Amino acid sequence: MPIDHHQPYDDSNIFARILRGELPATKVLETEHSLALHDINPLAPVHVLVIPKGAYVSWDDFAANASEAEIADFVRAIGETARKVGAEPQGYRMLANTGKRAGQEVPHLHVHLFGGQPLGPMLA
Ligand code: DGP
Repeated sequence: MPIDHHQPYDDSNIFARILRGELPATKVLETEHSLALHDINPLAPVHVLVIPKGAYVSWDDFAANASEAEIADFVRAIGETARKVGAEPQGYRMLANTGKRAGQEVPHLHVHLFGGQPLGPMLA
């Protein structure tokens, strides 16, 4: 069920539970402020989700409220993840669904990273 991205952060969401160690995940990369994990339902040979460890619903929430250190860490974690899974230098796509209109299901900011094959015009 797509979420309203203007709701306050709900710490019962799947990624919050993964970050607390309550649910398992296949980790690709972990930094001080970010975590990259394989998507449970991959739509491409490479389909990784990169999330900040902090409690942010959307990109807008993150940009407005995260510290400079968290933002820098997250941006670098995405780049490092792309290199680690071989999406860079091959080429890849990043995507962040935001709110009901985009079909955001999990109310914790996540950037999808797709690669490993030629990508069509739309994915996820
Ligand atoms: P979105 O529609 O952008 O909110 O995408 C949510 C993504 O999260 C979707 O591609 C599937 C993935 N996902 C949902 N539950 C889990 C889970 O428990 N573990 C992992 N690794 N991914 C999940």
